[in-house]
Amino acid sequence: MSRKTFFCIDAHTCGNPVRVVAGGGPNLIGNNMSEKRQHFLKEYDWIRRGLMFEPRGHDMMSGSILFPPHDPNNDFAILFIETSGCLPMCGHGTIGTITIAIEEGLVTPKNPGKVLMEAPAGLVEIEYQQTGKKVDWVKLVNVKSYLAAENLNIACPELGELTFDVAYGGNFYAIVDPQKNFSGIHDFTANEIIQYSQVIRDDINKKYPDRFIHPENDTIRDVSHILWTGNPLDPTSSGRNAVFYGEKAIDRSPCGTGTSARMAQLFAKGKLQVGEQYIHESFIGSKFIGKVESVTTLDGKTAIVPSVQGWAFVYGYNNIIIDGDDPYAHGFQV
Ligand code: PYC
Repeated sequence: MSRKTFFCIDAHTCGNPVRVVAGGGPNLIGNNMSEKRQHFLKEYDWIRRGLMFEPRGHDMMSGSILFPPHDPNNDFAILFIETSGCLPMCGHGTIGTITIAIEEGLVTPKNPGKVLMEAPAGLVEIEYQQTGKKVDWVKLVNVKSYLAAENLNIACPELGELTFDVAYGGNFYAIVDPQKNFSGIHDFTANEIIQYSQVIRDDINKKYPDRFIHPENDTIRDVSHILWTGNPLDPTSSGRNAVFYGEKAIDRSPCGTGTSARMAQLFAKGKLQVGEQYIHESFIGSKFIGKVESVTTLDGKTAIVPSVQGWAFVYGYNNIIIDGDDPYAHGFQV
């Protein structure tokens, strides 16, 4: 590798970063984004590491690379790049990417106000509202989401025995609700949540090997995120979360796939109805509006079609160089 330059546009969705690679991305081989994701991971993961990790990124950095659609009826295809890898789906990443792509003219939707986006996890229908140049909000109708398991147990070295559910919302989430050994996220710092999550995520995947595999795409597997819940800061919100992902990240946004998984869990338990909104707060108090749009099936089991709405702001243009002679060309994590 010599010296490569990537033209990136940086934004944040409700506090969490989104770096869109608008120039310099690789040509990928595959018939859809799931196959292209595998090709990227095999051949080009250095781009993700270089752009996401320090010194060019940080623990929470995430972003995307845009591609032409595989079906000409769709508007574009997306690869999500994060410190955690290449997620099959990312809600905050979608909201930020659409905001950047529309405001900066990277995508011209066939029907203004609506976008059909091919993600590795499937097709995502998106609506947005624009005033002048600014995209005010983005609402995505996410992939089918479902409760995968209830009342599982894991030993957390610091907290003791924890009970959790696992739900899918584009990624698999272990959802930890307040209980005997966990009073809710208001009693914990972000660092404490990261410390507990690192241990229990590994232990969950060891204790329940091959238990969480998407029925239609076996490249989507295992619990990748831990969603800890608690009372909202604003009493008019429905709930608050701290979503752990990657090695050291707590989502600053309310997490789109996490909100979808949370709604699938609550719907399955009869605590949320079709058409009902779920206002989800992030750890920093920013909000997404979630909604159960409809009920469906996936592999013969009940699932929901969730939507998630939020906003993003563009904050910079960034020509980022990855120089093969730089000892930290591929980034590092401490
Ligand atoms: O918004 O889906 C999301 C997400 C996943 C990881 C970080 N954000």
